[in-house]
Amino acid sequence: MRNIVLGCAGAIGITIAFVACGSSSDGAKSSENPLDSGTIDLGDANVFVEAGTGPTPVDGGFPFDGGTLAIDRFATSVVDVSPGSCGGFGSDGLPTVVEGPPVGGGAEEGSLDVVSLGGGGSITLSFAPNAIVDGTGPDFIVFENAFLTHPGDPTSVYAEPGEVSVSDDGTNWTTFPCTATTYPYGACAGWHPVLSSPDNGIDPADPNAAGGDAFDLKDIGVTHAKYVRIVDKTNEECPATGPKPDKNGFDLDAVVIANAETP
Ligand SMILES: [Ca+2]
Ligand SMILES: [Ca+2]
Repeated sequence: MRNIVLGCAGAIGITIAFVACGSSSDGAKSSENPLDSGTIDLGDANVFVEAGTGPTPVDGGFPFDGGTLAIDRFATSVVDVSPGSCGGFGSDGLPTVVEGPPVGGGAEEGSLDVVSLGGGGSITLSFAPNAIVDGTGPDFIVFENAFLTHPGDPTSVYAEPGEVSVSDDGTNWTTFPCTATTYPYGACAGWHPVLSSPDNGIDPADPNAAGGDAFDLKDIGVTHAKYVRIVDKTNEECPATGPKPDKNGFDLDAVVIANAETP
């Protein structure tokens, strides 16, 4: 396990600058974030899996038991990151940390193979030249690092909701409505534990097995999309003074196309 501490000013990688640490949220959600400490005591549970910079593609795809999922099912680039307050964890691993398959920790573990968006932060991924298309059932899956604080009880999920939008041209966007602030979180991402990992044989593109938050383009009247944007909706507290947490907000692990169009 590693712990990344970012300063409150300065550019980090490509076009990303986590400079919003001085701002604070409006405090509507004041409960402390157990991720802030990097660990949480859940008895014998090993809550966090190891951090990394994403799985490495092999032979044009990402292997999992029983097959290889083509690389064209995953994000091909990070278009934009607009950091929020008290985020930044994992940002030194961009863009690879959010490309490739999820590194899920199972129902009771939150992966650290993520980037934390911070309060109100956003990230935009491109899948071009590939696309998400409206096929049977869910068409893509967003993987955060939600986990159950009480095994077997889905209502005990430690969720950090995010609003998901899609676009075919990177300019015009259609949004899945994310307004819920308590369980169940409706059309938000960030509230289903991630079950698929490259090491456990669970197909990351199978909405019935992979875990994560599955989305159907049909629900918003879209048929074809090459971009996905996620905006943090947690409103987690970012202290005005003193040490700043770096794990606030939605933590993005991966986005995977279930119904893909490839050139
Ligand atoms: Ca569909
Ligand atoms: Ca999280």
